[in-house]
Amino acid sequence: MPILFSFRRCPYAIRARLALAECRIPVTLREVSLKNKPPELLRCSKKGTVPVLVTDLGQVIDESTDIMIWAVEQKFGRGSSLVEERAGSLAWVGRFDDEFKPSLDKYKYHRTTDEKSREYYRDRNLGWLSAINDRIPAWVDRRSDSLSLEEMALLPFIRQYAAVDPLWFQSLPYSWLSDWLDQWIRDPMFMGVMKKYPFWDEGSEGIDWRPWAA
Ligand SMILES: N[C@@H](CCC(=O)N[C@@H](CS)C(=O)NCC(=O)O)C(=O)O
Repeated sequence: MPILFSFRRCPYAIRARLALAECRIPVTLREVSLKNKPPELLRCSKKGTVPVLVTDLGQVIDESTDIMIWAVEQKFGRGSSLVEERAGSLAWVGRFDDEFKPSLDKYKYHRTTDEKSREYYRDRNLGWLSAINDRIPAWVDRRSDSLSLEEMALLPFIRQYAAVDPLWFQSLPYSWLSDWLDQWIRDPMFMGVMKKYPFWDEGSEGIDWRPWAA
């Protein structure tokens, strides 16, 4: 089975686990501590970030969106329309990662020594929230016959953003955003993806992970 080095709360790892789960790809899960990274993780990928997937063929994939694409290719095949669409989607997700995440971190972990106020960093992401809100109907429409890489990729970050001040988030004038997030958070598959596991014991293989079967 492929091996996934993961950290439960990391939004990049969550998006990778969600794609693997939606594509029903079982993996051996190795939950790692970012403060005490196992040498095996660093041997596989010098970057030292999670998620990292090691396939059955020994290929190392150490970017979350690449793991998502790999999962989709396993399920739908390389030529599928979903995989074809990925270039545009992933360019958008790449911009999101570059822009949304830094402001999210400043909002979530704001320090009095930061140059600007917490609200400043919070509000810098409003343009993204509005753009995401506009895409939600199309994501929901296609769910019956396909998956949206964008939807799965952005969800963990929106979840973190909303959790900083849930009441304020719910009061935003974006008609679909709050319900969309609520539905995901209550989704049994998402709950399975967020299940807690102990840190990997390096003497063991890891957890046989298939959250859809729970
Ligand atoms: N571009 C990478 C980013 C992954 C990343 O930065 N993950 C964080 C955890 S959320 C990490 O592993 N940081 C390393 C550390 O904290 O030492 C991806 O998409 O996989």
